[in-house]
Amino acid sequence: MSEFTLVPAPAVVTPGEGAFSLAGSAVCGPWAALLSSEFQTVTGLSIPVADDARIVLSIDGEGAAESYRLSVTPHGVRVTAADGAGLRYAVFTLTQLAQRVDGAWVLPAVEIEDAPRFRYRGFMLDTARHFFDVATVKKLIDRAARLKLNVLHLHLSDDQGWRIEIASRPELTVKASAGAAFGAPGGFYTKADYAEIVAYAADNAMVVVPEIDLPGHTHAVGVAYPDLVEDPVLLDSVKDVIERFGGGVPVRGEHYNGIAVGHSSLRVDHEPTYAFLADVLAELAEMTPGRWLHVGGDECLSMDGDDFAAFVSRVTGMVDALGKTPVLWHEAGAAPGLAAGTVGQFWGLRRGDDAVAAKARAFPRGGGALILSPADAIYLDMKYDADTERGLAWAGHVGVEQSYDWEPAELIDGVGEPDVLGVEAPVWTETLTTLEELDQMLFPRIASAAEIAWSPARGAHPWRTWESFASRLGGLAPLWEAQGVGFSRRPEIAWAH
Ligand code: TNX
Repeated sequence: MSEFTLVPAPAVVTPGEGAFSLAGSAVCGPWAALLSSEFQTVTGLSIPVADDARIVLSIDGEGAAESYRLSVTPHGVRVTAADGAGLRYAVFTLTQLAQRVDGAWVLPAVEIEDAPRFRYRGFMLDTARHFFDVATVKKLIDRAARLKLNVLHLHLSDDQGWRIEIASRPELTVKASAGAAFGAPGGFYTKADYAEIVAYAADNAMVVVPEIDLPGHTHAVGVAYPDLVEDPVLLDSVKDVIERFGGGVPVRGEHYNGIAVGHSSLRVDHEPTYAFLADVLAELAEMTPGRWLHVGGDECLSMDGDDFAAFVSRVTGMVDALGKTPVLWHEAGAAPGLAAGTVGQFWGLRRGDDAVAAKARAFPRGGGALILSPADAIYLDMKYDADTERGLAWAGHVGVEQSYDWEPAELIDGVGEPDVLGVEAPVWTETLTTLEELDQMLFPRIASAAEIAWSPARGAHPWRTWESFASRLGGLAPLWEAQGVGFSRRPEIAWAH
C-alpha cells in the first residue's frame, strides 16, 4: 500500500524499500523528548534521547515556515525542518507512520517533503455556553496540534457567561461568569490561567485568538453592568428556540440559561459602552501575544444596520489602535468603515446565498483576508445524523464525508486562494459539557478540517479523495485509542483494530 495512515496528507510522499526497526533505537536533536514521549504512548517502546542516535532531528531554517523534510531508510531516520513548528510536525508524522509488522514496531522507508497550504489552521472552542477548565483546554491543544493545527480561537463571552478576568472591570468575573447554558456551573480563566493556556499553546506551536463577541451575544455583560446593554428583544426566532429548548426568557441583569441567539446587544449610542470596551480590549490585547483579536459581530439581529456598521467600524479601529488585527464573523463585512486589514470569518453554508458571499468578499477587498468555517462542513457541533445524541442541526446533519467535501478556493464566488488566510473548525457548546462529549463530536471530523487546511488542494494531490481520506482515517484508530481520544466510530469508516 502506498498510502500510509497520514492525516493531514503530506505534500509529497515517496515510498522506499524496507523499513526502519524502532526497537533499540535512540533519538537526538531538538524535540527529541517529544518524539520519545509520542512513541512511548503509541507503541509502548522507550526510545531514549542520546547523542549517538539513528533518529536525527534538526532545524536547518530551509524552506517555508512550518515545513519539514524527512527520510526513513532501513538504516536511520533523518529530519530537517524550517523551524521548531516544522520539526514538531515531523515528529507527529513519524508517529502516524509507525506500524506493527510481525510483532515489531517499524517505520516504513519513505521520503516526505511537507509544508502547509494555509498559514492559519484553527480550532475554536466555545467556553461561554459551557465552561471548560485549563486541563481540558490543554488536552484539546494536544489533539489539535497533532493534526498540525496552529490556532486556538477561544470564544470567551456570550449571552450565558463571561470567561476572562478583566482587572479594570471586576464585576464581569464576580457576577457574569457564574452563568452557563441550562444552569450548568460557570467559571472563568484568571489572568494566570489564560497565561498558562497561551504558554502551553505556544509550546505546541499554536497561537491563541481570544474572542469577545460584540455587540450582540452580550447578555452576560448586562449581568455585570446592566447600564451597558439594551433590554432583550424577543424576536419570533428567539421565542421559537425558547419553546424548543427551554431555558426561559432573557431578562436584563439576570443570568440567561437558554440557547436562543440574537436577543441581546450593547447600548451602542452610549459613551460608557466604549469606555468599557476600551478597558476590556486593552487588557485582552496586553495578555495576548498573537496578532489577532476577535470581536465577534455575528447575529446582532435586533440592531439597526447603520448602528451595527458604525459600531463595528469603531471597534475595529480600537483594536487596530492597540496594534492587533481585528477578526469578525462575516456579518461585519457589510460595514463600510472597517479598519483596513480586518479579517473576516465566514460561517455560511457551502452553497451559501449571494448576500453572505458579498459580505465575505468585503474583507479581502478591504486589504484583509478570510478564515473559512463553512457551518455545514466543519461546525463540529452539528449532529452527524438523526441518531447523534448531542449537538445541534441548524446547518443540517454533517457526516464525515460531508465534512471533507469542500474546497477553500471554490467556496465563495470571487474569493480565491490569495484571499484565504485559512480554515477554522469551531465547536459551539450549547449541548456539550465534557471532554468525552467534545471528542465524540470533534473526532473524526476535525481531521477533515486539518487536511483541508494543511494539504494541497483537491485535484492537486493523489490522496485528496474521499476514498483515500476515509481509508487513512480508519487506520488512525489504534493511534487515537492509545492517545486517549474518544473518537466517534462512524459507520462510514472502516476502523482498524
Ligand atoms: C451560530 S456561528 C452562532 C453561535 C451558535 C452556533 C451554534 C456564529 C458566529 N454564531 O452563536 O453557538 O451557531 O451552532
